[in-house]
Amino acid sequence: MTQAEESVAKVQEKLQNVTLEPKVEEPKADEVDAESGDEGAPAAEGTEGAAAPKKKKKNKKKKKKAKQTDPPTIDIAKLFANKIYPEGELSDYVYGEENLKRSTDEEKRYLDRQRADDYNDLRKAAEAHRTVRRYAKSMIQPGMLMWDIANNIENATRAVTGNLHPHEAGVGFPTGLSINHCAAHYTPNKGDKTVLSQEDVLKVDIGIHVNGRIVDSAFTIAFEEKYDPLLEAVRAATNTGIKEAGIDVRLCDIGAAIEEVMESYEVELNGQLHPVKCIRNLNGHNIDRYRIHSGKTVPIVKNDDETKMEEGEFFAIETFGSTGNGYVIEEGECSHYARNPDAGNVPLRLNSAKSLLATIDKNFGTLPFSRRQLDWLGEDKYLLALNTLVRADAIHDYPPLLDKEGCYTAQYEHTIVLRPTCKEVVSRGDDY
Ligand SMILES: [Co+2]
Repeated sequence: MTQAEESVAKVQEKLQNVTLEPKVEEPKADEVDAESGDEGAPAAEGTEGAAAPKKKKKNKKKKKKAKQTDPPTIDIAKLFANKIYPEGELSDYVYGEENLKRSTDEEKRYLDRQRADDYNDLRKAAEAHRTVRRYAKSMIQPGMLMWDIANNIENATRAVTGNLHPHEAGVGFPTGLSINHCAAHYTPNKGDKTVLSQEDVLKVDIGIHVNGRIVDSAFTIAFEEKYDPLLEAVRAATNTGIKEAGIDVRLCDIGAAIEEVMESYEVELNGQLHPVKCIRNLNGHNIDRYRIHSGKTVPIVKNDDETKMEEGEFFAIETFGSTGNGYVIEEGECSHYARNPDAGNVPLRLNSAKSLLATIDKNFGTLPFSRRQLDWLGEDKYLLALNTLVRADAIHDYPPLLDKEGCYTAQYEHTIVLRPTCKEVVSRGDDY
């Protein structure tokens, strides 16, 4: 909570800086105004009890503000009267002589302002993400069907982003609900009767987009305390990756830093001590508009990739820890798919495949989607058509990624922006 509130305060300062004369010292009175202004309605205002006393005071001069419900049903646009969404966690660049002065460089500040709309879309998606995951953390309980968990999360996502056409805003990729030795790319298909159990370790990977600007952020839930060191290892490793990331930083150096932190942990499970290993063939990635993976990969072990991060790039920094092999293979029934953006005009004889492809292009474009999202659109008996599209290479399939049977894996992930002036961890919240 403190982090979110602090960052909101920083937004106020920045807004003052941008909209008033830059470089002029802010009068104290403005700060006071900003605090009680409409932009002051961050996540906390909509959803948290802590904001209550402040609110009472404000009621005298302001109309009652809309409040988020539980489960979330209110478009967060209604909670931010001016439609300016709070910045994430900000930090200055610390690597490279010429990057140290970016926060005050006029040219960089100009470049930053030019992308204000993109950033605001991404911040709306991030605010939606914080809202949906707060709900997910209280809603997800042992004994629930994975099917219900996934639908609850995606319905909340659609609601808080305004119930728009799926290509305009909403679900950015299928909700990952991978359990135990499955590290990623599992979400239930229709008919899946899997029930979450008390002993499970669940990765909740939620994607939300606004105008194609995707927030990709994940956390891990375990109901048993014995898994805490595993979760802590991965959380610390991801935060290390975030800390190391920056303009001109080499990807291999980020991987090495992550590996060192992750592998300094061990976890005792049922009397046996396990080193926590990085899952070496999983990694972070850069993100572009409507493209969840857009060319660069951020390793989570040391390697020899000297490619650098660059100004203006968006990255998902994610790490995976495991008590197993630290290596995953594709296995099991597929639920995740995405349009192959490089497929030209694919000749298709099957009419059902043609029409399914048209539906996919219209509703998802190049955003990943699941069979469940096709069900939600009212599609039925599409499996033959879908498999045809996969064989024709118009659609890529992404089967579940499994480490060794019986092991446990955890994941934490944030979306960051390498702004011209500073690094912004857009999906940062009071929770992780
Ligand atoms: Co990701």
